[in-house]
Amino acid sequence: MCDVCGCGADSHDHSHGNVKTVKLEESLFKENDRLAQENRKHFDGKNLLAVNLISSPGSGKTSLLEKTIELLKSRYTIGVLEGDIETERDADRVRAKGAYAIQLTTGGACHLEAGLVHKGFHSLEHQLKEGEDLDVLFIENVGNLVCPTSFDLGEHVRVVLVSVPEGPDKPAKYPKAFRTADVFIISKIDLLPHFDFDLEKVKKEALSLNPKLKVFTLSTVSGEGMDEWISYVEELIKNKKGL
Ligand SMILES: Nc1nc2c(ncn2[C@@H]2O[C@H](COP(=O)(O)OP(=O)(O)O)[C@@H](O)[C@H]2O)c(=O)[nH]1
Ligand SMILES: [Mg+2]
Repeated sequence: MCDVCGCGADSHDHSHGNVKTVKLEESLFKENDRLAQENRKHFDGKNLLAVNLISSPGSGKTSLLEKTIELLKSRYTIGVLEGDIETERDADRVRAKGAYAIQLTTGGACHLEAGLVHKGFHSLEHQLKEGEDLDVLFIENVGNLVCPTSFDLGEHVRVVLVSVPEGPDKPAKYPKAFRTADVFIISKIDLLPHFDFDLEKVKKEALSLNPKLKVFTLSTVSGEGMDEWISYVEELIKNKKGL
């Protein structure tokens, strides 16, 4: 599959004939992957679980983080890196729920890169109180199902979300997002009665792209499915801490 746009071709020229551009893209990916490995080592050294959330804008990433923080904050110290093109709004939302947060504004870039995550993580650590350590780091990527899929950030778990109102065709249209993820969350299931969205068919389609996907269906509004998600995250945190 093409690493640049995930189009399914083995590889092809994104530069309209300019070989230099292709080479530059390759070296940018290599450098990102190197930094991502460093991030992962760094997180492992701290027994810290890192989770990268990818979806279209409005699928409910920040809402899910808000609820997750509410449900886990009494037991764990939570950090969030919020990726957006502009504004501090999502960082403010998760801070209000009790997480440490840094907003990473990309100033136009449609994805986060490992180098920016490295810097953001160190800024986040500066917010911690004396003797405090993070147990889990959530990274909310810039909202779209295309660019973020090509950039490893050093996460342990990659989550892709699709909300019911977005429609059932997203796995088929954005296969790379599902092939590179570990977890698939179908969000806003409280809205199922109002949309033509066949839950089982969408799950099946995603699993046909990636049979290893762990699938959750949930709503942050009704709370349905939240227990399963929280238990899963808690289990991962405990595993990372060797508990
Ligand atoms: N009905 C419903 N709306 C939701 C749910 N989760 C989020 N929303 C709404 O969807 C909109 C976008 O949510 P947000 O978390 O900001 O999405 P993000 O852009 O992916 O971070 C907001 O108006 C939320 O209130 C849900 O489970 N059910
Ligand atoms: Mg958001």
